Amino acid sequence: MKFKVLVVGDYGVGKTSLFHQIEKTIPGAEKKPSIRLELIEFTRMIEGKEVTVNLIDIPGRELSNEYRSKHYLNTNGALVVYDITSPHSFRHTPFWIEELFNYSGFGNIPVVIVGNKSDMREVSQRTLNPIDAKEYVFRLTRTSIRENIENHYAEISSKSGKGISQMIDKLIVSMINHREFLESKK
Ligand SMILES: Nc1nc2c(ncn2[C@@H]2O[C@H](COP(=O)(O)OP(=O)(O)OP(=O)(O)O)[C@@H](O)[C@H]2O)c(=O)[nH]1
Ligand SMILES: [Mg+2]
Repeated sequence: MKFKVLVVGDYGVGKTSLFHQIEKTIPGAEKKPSIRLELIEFTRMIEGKEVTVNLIDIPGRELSNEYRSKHYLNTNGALVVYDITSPHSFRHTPFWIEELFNYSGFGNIPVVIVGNKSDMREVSQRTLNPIDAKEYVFRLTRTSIRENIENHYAEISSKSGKGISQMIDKLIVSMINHREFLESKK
């Protein structure tokens, strides 16, 4: 089984750092040649299934909407990243999700809302409470329950690598369930 997964989110939330941390953290993860966008590929055994993920890092700015939306086609799932020290980046997550759902070609797709920079909780008083993100994930899942989509919240640190492999595996399980749903409708 093969899945295309995008990493999206505002400028500076840590998408590229996460991308490189995945390369280090996930066994067998390998960078692939690609033009302009960065791509890594890895394979996981999940629920007895061999799953290959193509993960693509989408810059938060620079690219036009049109260019981004082209890359969204045939996306099976996404890591929607915000920075837990940046309320603005969290408020902007619905924008990324709407864009993904509009252009994925599948309509709604499984997402993990990712609160990055969890290491900052130790040094800063001004970090976001995950309760709002969890509430948002709950509401999002309710709107796509008929498509058998379960979304998740994950708090991670792209600096230390904490929480990254669990986050990936949650997304993979959701993408497997969603694909089974899509195939049952054929
Ligand atoms: N403390 C901490 N800093 C982080 C973490 N992840 C990323 N950063 C820092 O945040 C800054 C932005 O990280 P990037 O990975 O370049 O962000 P990006 O989302 O790829 O940004 P664009 O590509 O411009 O959209 C850098 O200075 C990183 O070192 C983290 O988990 N903890
Ligand atoms: Mg980047």
